[in-house]
Amino acid sequence: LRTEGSLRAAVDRGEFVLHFQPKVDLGSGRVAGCEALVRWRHGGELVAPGRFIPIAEETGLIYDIGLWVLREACRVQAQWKTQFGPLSMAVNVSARQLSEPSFLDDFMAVLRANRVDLDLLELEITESAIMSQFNVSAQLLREIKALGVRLSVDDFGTGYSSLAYLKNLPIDVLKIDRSFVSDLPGDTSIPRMIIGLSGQLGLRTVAEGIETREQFDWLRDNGCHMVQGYLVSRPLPEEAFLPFCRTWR
Ligand code: G
Ligand code: G
Ligand code: MN
Ligand code: NA
Repeated sequence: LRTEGSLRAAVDRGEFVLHFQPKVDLGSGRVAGCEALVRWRHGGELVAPGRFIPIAEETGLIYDIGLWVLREACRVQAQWKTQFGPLSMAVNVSARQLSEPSFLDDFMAVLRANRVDLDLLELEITESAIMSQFNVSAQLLREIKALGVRLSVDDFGTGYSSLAYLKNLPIDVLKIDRSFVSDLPGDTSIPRMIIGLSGQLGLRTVAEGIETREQFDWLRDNGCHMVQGYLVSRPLPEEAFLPFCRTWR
């Protein structure tokens, strides 16, 4: 059922929806932003991205889905700014999107058409995507960065990669992969290393997949900037996000 055909139809019919997972700033203790995660409204259920993003990437449909995600994320960010205040908005971008020659033009067209705060917009790119596209994307990432958008390395520490790219690319944020966060507070070695490296390079650190109070406390006490995970909240539908921000803490 989840074939290229039904996914193509989903693009044409606009069957996607974004959920937003809060990110808590460990300095202020407040919700300071979110990660937008796409879902597919299909046959009365909400299909998780793990079940269709791979197909979308193989078929190239991720390109149009990605532009819709970006447009929608900009709209929501601008609306929340009016109703609540500045909240950062992170959007996932895959290698397949970045390798499309028209990406930068289409990306800028979406930004121009929306009153989004560029310094509140963040692109999350996996470490493996950065490595696989290195030659193509170094210039592209610099151009995106020049627009004022932030760049974040998703799943940091899980790829087969060299650290050299951190010096050569305009990265702002490292996201500590949930597989390392789940070791806390028992095995602290890798989170400690990533937070230290991040500090040395002048980057910010976001820990993903925090599920316990002990993980939250360890990350706050050891210099991590932000956390995201089920302990704070699952990804929320748009209408539930600002109410959550107002009641958190
Ligand atoms: O929510 P879930 O754990 O099922 O997400 C699975 C994966 O799908 C995550 O790695 C996430 O980065 C990816 N994903 C979610 N939303 C988007 C999106 O809008 N675009 C792209 N390219 N990937 C996404
Ligand atoms: O882009 P990325 O691969 O980081 O996607 C994040 C995914 O991880 C989302 O699909 C989200 O639902 C999931 N996730 C977020 N927080 C947690 C958590 O605390 N525990 C677990 N197991 N999964 C999480
Ligand atoms: Mn992500
Ligand atoms: Na991740």
